[in-house]
Amino acid sequence: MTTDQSTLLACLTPAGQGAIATLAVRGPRAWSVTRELFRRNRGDQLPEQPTPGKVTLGWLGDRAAGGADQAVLLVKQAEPIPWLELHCHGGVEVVRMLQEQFAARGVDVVPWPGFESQHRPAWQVAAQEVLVDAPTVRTAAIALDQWHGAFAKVIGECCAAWQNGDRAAVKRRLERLHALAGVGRHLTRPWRVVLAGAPNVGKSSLSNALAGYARSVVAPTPGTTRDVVTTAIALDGWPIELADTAGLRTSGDVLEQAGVDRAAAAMASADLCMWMVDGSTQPSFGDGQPDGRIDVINKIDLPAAWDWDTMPGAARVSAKTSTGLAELCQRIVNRLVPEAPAPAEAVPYAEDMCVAVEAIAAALRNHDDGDAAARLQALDATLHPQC
Ligand SMILES: Nc1nc2c(ncn2[C@@H]2O[C@H](COP(=O)(O)OP(=O)(O)O)[C@@H](O)[C@H]2O)c(=O)[nH]1
Ligand SMILES: [Mg+2]
Repeated sequence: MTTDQSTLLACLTPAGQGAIATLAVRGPRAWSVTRELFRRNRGDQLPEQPTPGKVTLGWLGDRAAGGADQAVLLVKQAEPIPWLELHCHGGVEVVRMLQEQFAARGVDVVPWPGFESQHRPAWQVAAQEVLVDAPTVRTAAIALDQWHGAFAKVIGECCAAWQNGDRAAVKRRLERLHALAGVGRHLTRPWRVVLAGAPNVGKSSLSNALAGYARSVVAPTPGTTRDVVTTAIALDGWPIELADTAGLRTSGDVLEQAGVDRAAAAMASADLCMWMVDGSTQPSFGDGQPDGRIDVINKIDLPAAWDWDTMPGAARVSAKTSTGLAELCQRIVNRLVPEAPAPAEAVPYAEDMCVAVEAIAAALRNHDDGDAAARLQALDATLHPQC
């Protein structure tokens, strides 16, 4: 079992083969075990105490028992506990051989997240997990702000404000956190946007235009797209899974009907639906148009076959010429992220935090101050267990 007193080793470079691998060793015995295994280039041992920042070239490993590899040793920290980095060759077997030699001397070999989280509070470990999985720079920046304590700090401040009787300040801050829970829930998981409409209106063409490459097959034959074809895109730095669907119509073709059923299911579970019609042929405004959708009139590069004003508020685009796509993207972003966090702003970034924030905000709105205080305290206790 890993404890505060354990000495840990983790490979910081990705799994698999590379030119160089970096092993981090930290703990009370990091220096003594490394000293046992390391010989400087001229053949002698390392000094008894590590010097912070010192870089030493030498050989790591017991040649008699397994083998040794040429390595660069860096002392990242000497006090209060030694923390070293060993840069060795990056072959899988070299890394395994060195890990085994450290393990044989009582060092715990752990995956890098375990190494990183050893001396960190749970809320920071949770933020780190989000940071690692964040698919865009924008979501990573938000996760990094939380890693630096933005959310934990605000909850602590809310507790202090509550104790000072400043209910209004707490309510204001909780309402804001509540508004940002949607962002917090999508820092690693993309928003799901579905493109739906009748066959041949240009759904696949728009999907490809937004993706920037030919992800879906485009053809003048109605019923070409049979399955739900998803594409990972980012709009304004927000991760989105765009789902291109089979055209909605009743079909005698069993395969096409299965695709239509899947399209309906994708629409039902989507964060946002775009309902597309063809501006150049009479639209079939069939049933099944989802509420809260964005209507899109496509093929505006062709002459209008009907009065587009009868579809007020619809975005007008041409998937072929890209006309109107920038405006459409902005509308999608505005719908998905009506409120974006400011730099360094607190965002609830784990599901239990989002749930807690929603419950506290609801209790405050319902003037159930006892419930709000209890929940706020409980949330604060998970973030600052020592208090
Ligand atoms: N002129 C024009 N043709 C388009 C546009 N978008 C799609 N098309 C054409 O319409 C046909 C059907 O397109 P597709 O994307 O496969 O439609 P889907 O069935 O809704 O996925 C293809 O021949 C496309 O080239 C557009 O904006 N302008
Ligand atoms: Mg299609």
